[in-house]
Amino acid sequence: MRKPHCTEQALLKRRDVIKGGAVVLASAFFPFSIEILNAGSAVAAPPAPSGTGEERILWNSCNVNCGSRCALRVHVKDGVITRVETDNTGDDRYGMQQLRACPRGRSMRQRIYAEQRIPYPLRRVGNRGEGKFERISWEEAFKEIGQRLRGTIDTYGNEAVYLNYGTGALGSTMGKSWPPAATPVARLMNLVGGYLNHYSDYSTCQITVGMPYLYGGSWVDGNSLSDMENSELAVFFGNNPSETRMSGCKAKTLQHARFTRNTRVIIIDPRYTDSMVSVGDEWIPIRPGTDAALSAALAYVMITEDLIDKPFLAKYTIGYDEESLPKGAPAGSSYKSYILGQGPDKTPKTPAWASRITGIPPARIEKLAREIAGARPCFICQGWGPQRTTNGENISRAIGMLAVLTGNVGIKGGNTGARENAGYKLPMATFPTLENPVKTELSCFNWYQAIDDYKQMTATTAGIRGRERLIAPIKFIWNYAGNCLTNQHGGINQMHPILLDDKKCETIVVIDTTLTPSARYADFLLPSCLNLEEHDWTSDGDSNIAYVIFDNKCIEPLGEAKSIYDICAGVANELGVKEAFTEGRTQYQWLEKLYAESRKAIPELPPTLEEAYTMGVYKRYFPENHIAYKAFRDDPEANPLPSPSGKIEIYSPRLAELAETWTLLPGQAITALPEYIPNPEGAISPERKEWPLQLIGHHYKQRTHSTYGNCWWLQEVAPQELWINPIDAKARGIEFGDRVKVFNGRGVSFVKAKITPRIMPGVVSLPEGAWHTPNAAGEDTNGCVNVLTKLLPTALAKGNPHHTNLVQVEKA
Ligand SMILES: Nc1nc2c(c(=O)[nH]1)N[C@H]1C(S)=C(S)[C@@H](COP(=O)(O)OP(=O)(O)OC[C@H]3O[C@@H](n4cnc5c(=O)[nH]c(N)nc54)[C@H](O)[C@@H]3O)O[C@H]1N2
Ligand SMILES: Nc1nc2c(c(=O)[nH]1)N[C@H]1C(S)=C(S)[C@@H](COP(=O)(O)OP(=O)(O)OC[C@H]3O[C@@H](n4cnc5c(=O)[nH]c(N)nc54)[C@H](O)[C@@H]3O)O[C@H]1N2
Ligand code: SF4
Ligand SMILES: [Mo]
Repeated sequence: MRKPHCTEQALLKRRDVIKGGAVVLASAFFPFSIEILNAGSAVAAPPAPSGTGEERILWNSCNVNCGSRCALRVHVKDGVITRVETDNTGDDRYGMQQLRACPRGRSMRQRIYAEQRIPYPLRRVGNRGEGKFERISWEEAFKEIGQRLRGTIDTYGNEAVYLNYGTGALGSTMGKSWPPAATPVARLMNLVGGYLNHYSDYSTCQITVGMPYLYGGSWVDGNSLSDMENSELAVFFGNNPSETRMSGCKAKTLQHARFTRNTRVIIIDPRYTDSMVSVGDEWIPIRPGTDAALSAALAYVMITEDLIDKPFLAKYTIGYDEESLPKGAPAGSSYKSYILGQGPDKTPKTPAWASRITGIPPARIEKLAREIAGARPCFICQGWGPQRTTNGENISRAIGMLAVLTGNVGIKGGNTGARENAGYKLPMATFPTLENPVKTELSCFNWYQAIDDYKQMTATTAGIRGRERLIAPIKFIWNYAGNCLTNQHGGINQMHPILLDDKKCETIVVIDTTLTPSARYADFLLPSCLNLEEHDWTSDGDSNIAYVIFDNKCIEPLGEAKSIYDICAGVANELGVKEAFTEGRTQYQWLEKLYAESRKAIPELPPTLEEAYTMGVYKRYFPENHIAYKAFRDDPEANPLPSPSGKIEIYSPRLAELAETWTLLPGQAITALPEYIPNPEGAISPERKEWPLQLIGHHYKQRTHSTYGNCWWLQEVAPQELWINPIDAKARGIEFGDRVKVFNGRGVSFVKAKITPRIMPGVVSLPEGAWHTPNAAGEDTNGCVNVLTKLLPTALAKGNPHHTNLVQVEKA
């Protein structure tokens, strides 16, 4: 049956439903049932149209965390948004292209006027997680949250206060939700002694922490995507820009990069992706978690057939062969020894060896090695799918090795094996958030352990930084614009008891626009503005373009929503630091100050902020393609890499030391070389007898993670479905569109099956981000992949192994 549209009409109807005393909100739209005592009459509904005003068109943006950032042109009449268009200005030539929104941004109106908008501040009344709240005033909310915060700090110290990951307002300037240190919440906390910080992000934990052991520094750069115009061949390992970089701006870059020289594109992915459809020449399906085995076999062919770039290896790297091993490394520990089977494992990494692991025929591996080595130059890159897996740290380095072996680093048309460079940015000023007096950090993913048994968490057991060990449990969580308390985190059923217990983490403050699955665990649930309801700006860029979009306040905030700035100022008042927090400025006055600073760096911006808001978008063309590590390539003596040796460290002495000193769990490994490590719950693990299918959860065009998941238009064009190959479906008697049960030892999810040869046999994918919607038995009914993923972090990065899972599927 067709669901009604989540439009302003639906919302207006809800006003009637929850008028008066206690109301229960429970419908297909809600992830859990919510009871609001003393609901009153003011809910998040738009004003009734008076029908007299003129229509105005105001610029704003879609600034969620999808890797793009697009302009919106918002039609407003009588204080109500009537239509959302996108950038249709200028001549759309490459380099100054239109910042066109994808279908999600164009569905913004359904998100603004969704019936799940949080109407007013709410305080939990029942047990945590029960879904019972009562309406409170903002004054009460500020007062109680301030008191609780003070209490937590007095009893446990500032390191008991955690700012959780949340990227729903990633693109904002004043409303920024991540990284934690850039948010208004950080400014508030830094005025009262600081907070426990996190490092890395759910996107890139393993590549962020792992790959710099190869190149040095804190992040491995890539050439700009546009530089593919100089490549003969491009090889994408699990990189799917047509779906993960969906803006018109980035799509235009991809087309430009691919078709300027007609560069051949090979895509290695368990799925025939949308990128394969739009720019791919050949698809090589691979079993999840096995790219390091493929890379090793490619290296085997290149070495044995003498296809490697020996002068490059000699000049720019250490650890390739026994002669170039750093001092102290044991004999037989060079990369060449590992590949040829002359190292401790005595296993030559032949194409036949890799074929059994990856599922790719030996002949295709041999041919691919010759193609990569023979292409002049070759753009080798990886998305972040391959590394979001157990032992993904080694996978990121193993793919990087292909660029190193073939000398494609630091040159036009080449790349490092990392993802393409994120693009140029304009030097817009940012909101000052002050310095965090607390230096302790943990990985973005293992915070749940700091609630449960922080005493076990040390530098060598849990990757704690800034201290030898945690000195306090997490007792207070700020969760702003994020759904990572549960939906996006993983191991939802295992997280549930940890979050339910309010003796463990005593206070959870959820600040969001929407009643999400994470909102269920809130003690205080505060409505914040959507970015169309406040003044702000967002800036971004791509290969040859950078831009800023000035976000107008298009409508008044729905219900009692406030900006995060005003919310933090309210709590600051309670803690006696309001003056220090605001410096006497409103949000708009801060923007004026930051705008004046930005104009010093970008004098062509209009004289006043007001004029900038009318102009809407400012773009700049950058003719140069970015080439990562060009200076190092040109002169390695004068421009060494930021690694200890100044060179590419194929054998990493630092990792060799960590391998000796860190405490790891079964199935986790740290190795000095980028070795292939078989994953528990992986392609060749014995558990496949019981759980025969590998499960991944790709990033999907219906949503940006969970955001937009409540928009009916998008549910219609890109429904939530389990991708399953016809061979696996037939073996289970599953027909197209059947409702299926996907399950393992951690959870159950029901969803419709999409039977398609676009996914290889033995692998299924449940697009990540669907809203966890449990039934009475606690089984998810909405295709939420994170009831099936696990909490066990990866070895080195302590990150999220979201794509390493085994499941069974049957007809429901
Ligand atoms: N299984 C699996 N899980 C994954 C992943 C995976 O690949 N597989 N990917 C991971 C990755 S890479 C990431 S980055 C995380 C993302 O996880 P999150 O950062 O939690 O992303 P969202 O689910 O989009 O949640 C963003 C929240 O911000 C709110 N929001 C949106 N716009 C606004 C706004 O304008 N103002 C305010 N105040 N709030 C707003 C939304 O309502 C939503 O609740 O998920 C991770 N989870
Ligand atoms: N439409 C949309 N776009 C998004 C997002 C979104 O939610 N929706 N999220 C944004 C965010 S925050 C991020 S971090 C990025 C994420 O960007 P990515 O992490 O690159 O996205 P994924 O879909 O997880 O993985 C990319 C591809 O890797 C494949 N893959 C999975 N496992 C393996 C493997 O072991 N080996 C190989 N070779 N391939 C594998 C998947 O099938 C997928 O096609 O996307 C961003 N863009
Ligand atoms: S979700 Fe779509 S419209 Fe929004 S920023 Fe990303 S690509 Fe642009
Ligand atoms: Mo991400």
